[in-house]
Amino acid sequence: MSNLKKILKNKNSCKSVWFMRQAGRYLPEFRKIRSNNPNFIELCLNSELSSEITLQPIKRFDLDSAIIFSDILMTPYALGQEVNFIKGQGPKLSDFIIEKFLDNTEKNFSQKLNQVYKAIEKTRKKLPKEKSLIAFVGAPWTLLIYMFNINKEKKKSEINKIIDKKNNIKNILDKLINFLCVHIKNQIEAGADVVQVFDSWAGLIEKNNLKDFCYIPNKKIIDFCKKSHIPSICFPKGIGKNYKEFNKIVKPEGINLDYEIDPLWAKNHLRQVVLQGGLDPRNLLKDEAKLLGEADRYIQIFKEIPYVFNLGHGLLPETDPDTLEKLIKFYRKI
Ligand code: 1CP
Repeated sequence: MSNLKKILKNKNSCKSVWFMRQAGRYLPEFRKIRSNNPNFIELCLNSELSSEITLQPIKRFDLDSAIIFSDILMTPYALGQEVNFIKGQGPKLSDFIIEKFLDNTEKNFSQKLNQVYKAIEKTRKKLPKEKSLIAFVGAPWTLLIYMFNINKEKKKSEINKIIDKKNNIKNILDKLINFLCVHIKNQIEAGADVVQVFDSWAGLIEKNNLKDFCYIPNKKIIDFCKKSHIPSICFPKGIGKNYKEFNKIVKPEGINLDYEIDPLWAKNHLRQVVLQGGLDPRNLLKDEAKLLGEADRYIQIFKEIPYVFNLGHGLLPETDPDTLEKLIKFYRKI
């Protein structure tokens, strides 16, 4: 059993480190491949290259887990929306057409993502068995933000109004959850052994809507994982002290802290769950003493409980890989 799976299942406190967005833009070896592959979706569907990119940070840093190089937006892509990444602007999806969305079948969905599963198979074969291969999906709310091309600069209440206006929002959510469970199942069958659910935009949801748009959709996915014996980690970024209620309702095996959560508060209030991450990725852009001081704070607070070393959000593209290496060495030495 992989090191991460053991921690999540047995709640033991052996050391484990990986980073959100570890396979990506801050690595020169990734940028080299990317420069020859201008279409991001096509790159994700090139199983040979996406497996190679997945393994790049493992080769460089010998991390305990690999996360498959793909994207949360592969789900709307497989459900028929065009996905474009415009430089400097982020992702842009073609209009959401309800009839087209409802026409999807599990079979056509899985077929469109077949190369992602091939990449997982290839990667698993090359990865030592003590290392975890992490599958992931976007949480339903976070995917809706992209599927409806919602402008995140708008005020929270505006965003909720847009969501309220959409017909059949509950039907859309339930259908989406169904496909996300299929995507998880396929990734696990291909060789992944843990799943992380990214609710990166949960912080945009008003408190009175958290239950409907964050807790319940995440819970439905985690219930599916539990039934299928798949250990899971949730990341409801930006919900502040509501992490406590999230944990009580959703009950995943692991929960990734974001950088706004006070680690001491988390240790005292988030029980019966393995904690992961928390360190602000911007610390990697500061001088070494500051970075290691902050890292040490997290490591000391969590040293007696099961804790997976990671960040409070993804690695920033400006991160120097040598600085990351120093951080990993520091964590491993303690
Ligand atoms: O070269 C490029 O321009 C592509 C950059 C890139 C990369 C390397 C994107 C575009 N996605 C990815 C890979 C990716 N995305 C991974 C696998 C690699 C790894 O983690 O090591 C994962 C897990 C994701 C997940 C993802 N995509 C999230 C959730 C995590 C988070 O950071 O909050 C989200 C929100 C996305 C959407 C996305 N994909 C890419 C961009 C530029 C964005 C938009 C982010 C935004 O709207 O700010």
